[in-house]
Amino acid sequence: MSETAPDSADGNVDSNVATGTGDNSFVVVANRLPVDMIIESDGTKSWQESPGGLVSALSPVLEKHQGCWVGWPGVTDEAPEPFRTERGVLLHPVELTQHDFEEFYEGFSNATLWPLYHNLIVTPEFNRSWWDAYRDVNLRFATDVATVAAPGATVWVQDYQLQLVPGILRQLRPDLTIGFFLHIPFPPPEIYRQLPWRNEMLRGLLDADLIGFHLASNLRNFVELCRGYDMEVSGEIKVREAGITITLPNGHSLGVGVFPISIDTSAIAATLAADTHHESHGELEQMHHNMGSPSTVFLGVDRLDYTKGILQRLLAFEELLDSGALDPKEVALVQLATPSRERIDSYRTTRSNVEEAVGRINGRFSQIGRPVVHYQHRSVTKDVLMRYYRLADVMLVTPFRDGMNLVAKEFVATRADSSGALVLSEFAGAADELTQAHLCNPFDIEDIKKAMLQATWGLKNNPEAMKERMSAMYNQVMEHDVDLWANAFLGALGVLEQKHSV
Ligand code: GDG
Repeated sequence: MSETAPDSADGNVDSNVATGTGDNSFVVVANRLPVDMIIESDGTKSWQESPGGLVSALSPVLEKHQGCWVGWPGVTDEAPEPFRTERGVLLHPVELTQHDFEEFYEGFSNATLWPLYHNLIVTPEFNRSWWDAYRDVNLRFATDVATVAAPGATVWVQDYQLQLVPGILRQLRPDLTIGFFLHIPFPPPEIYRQLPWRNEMLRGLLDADLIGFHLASNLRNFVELCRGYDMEVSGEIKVREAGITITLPNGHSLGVGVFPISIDTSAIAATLAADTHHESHGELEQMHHNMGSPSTVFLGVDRLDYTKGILQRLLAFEELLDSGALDPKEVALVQLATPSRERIDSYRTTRSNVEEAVGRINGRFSQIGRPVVHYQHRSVTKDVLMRYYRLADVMLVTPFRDGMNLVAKEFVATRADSSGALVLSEFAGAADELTQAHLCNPFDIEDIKKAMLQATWGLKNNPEAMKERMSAMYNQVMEHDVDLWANAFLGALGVLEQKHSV
């Protein structure tokens, strides 16, 4: 296939914004701010950490660079004044109306792009009015960035909700250095090409100076797509470098590289150290007791999303109980499911299937006062989450498709003593690095069961081999933390332009 990309990503640009009036030399723009505004029924307003992997990864980077974060505050029709967090990050809220929320966020971002980019686990919806909202909202984000960015600033655009922002910004502020990072997979070209607005979307991205993906497979898909548009591609895939250069017919060239995201290992280490205080008060033992003192604890931690394969892991657990391979008096499965995108039909269906399975499994195998599945559809604090990681014997991470999956890395980071086991989907990006996990095909319930049993059997019968596996994964995560990710990306962006530093 050969196609011609349009000359400009978006024509509706207000040229009055084209001067750098802000004084921020490093700006991150993401759909969500790292905190959500909560409005109580009496009108009281407060802030709480917003969910998801992007916030977990970027918060420490912004704190380190004291940058400006442009994003939506999580409530509609409200845009509080910019303010600085206790940790020195300037938050610049962007207002979304209820209509924007429904059409840009729930619609185009999460019912069109999310399923399309996750290889059609559910069918994407293509709706022209959602596309109009996506363009409008991208223009608004870009306009706000153009106002806060200092002359010659570095702007790092995040994720699939804002793919038109590099193109619009390039028109508004040609002085900026623009990076773009995709946190979710990039699909094979034959899937991407289903998108009715594929040319505009691609053109918007290509105005960046650097585009980063988690995995080489994502990058290959992207490069193959670009080749279909007769773009010139040179170089080779390199990890943590802009190994590939793409040159557009208009002469603009950009770097493309593989930058596997990771976690803030030092923050986790600090939380674990602080938690020894709680241990002396028996908090961990109390939690274990509350679960019925099982000898093996399986743990799942996910946003409640159909990509995460929560139902499949519950079904695998149920079959293992049913066959007698696992004894319900000996084991427990804890599933923490953070509420997410709750008004979208496919998310409601996923929740109801998961909750039906939890009820059925408990009905079949629990004793009164001692559930075999402990399920929570609420967020927990980071401290409590760390305690669940520490309590788990076998961590279950079984997504059908996942850009990276930080939960897998967070669990491993709590294992300085090399204890425990990780069951990991081969379709999670993390599987590229955590090769010592018990890998499984999440589409194959028999394979999930096999991995769960191998992990459980290994912990009981072959502890030394299991320790070696965990120790290899622990070292991998410790040596490749979120700082390395951010520094590699920003370094590649700086090297490309040779003029900005943050
Ligand atoms: C996207 C991509 C990619 C979860 N529950 C609670 C809680 N969490 C935190 C975890 C972790 C984060 O949310 C989830 O990150 P994931 O990476 O697992 O998944 P997504 O949200 O889908 O993230 C993903 C990521 O972006 C980064 O690029 O890895 O592939 O889909 O950090 O700890 N945190 C707290 N309470 C909870 O109940 N405090």
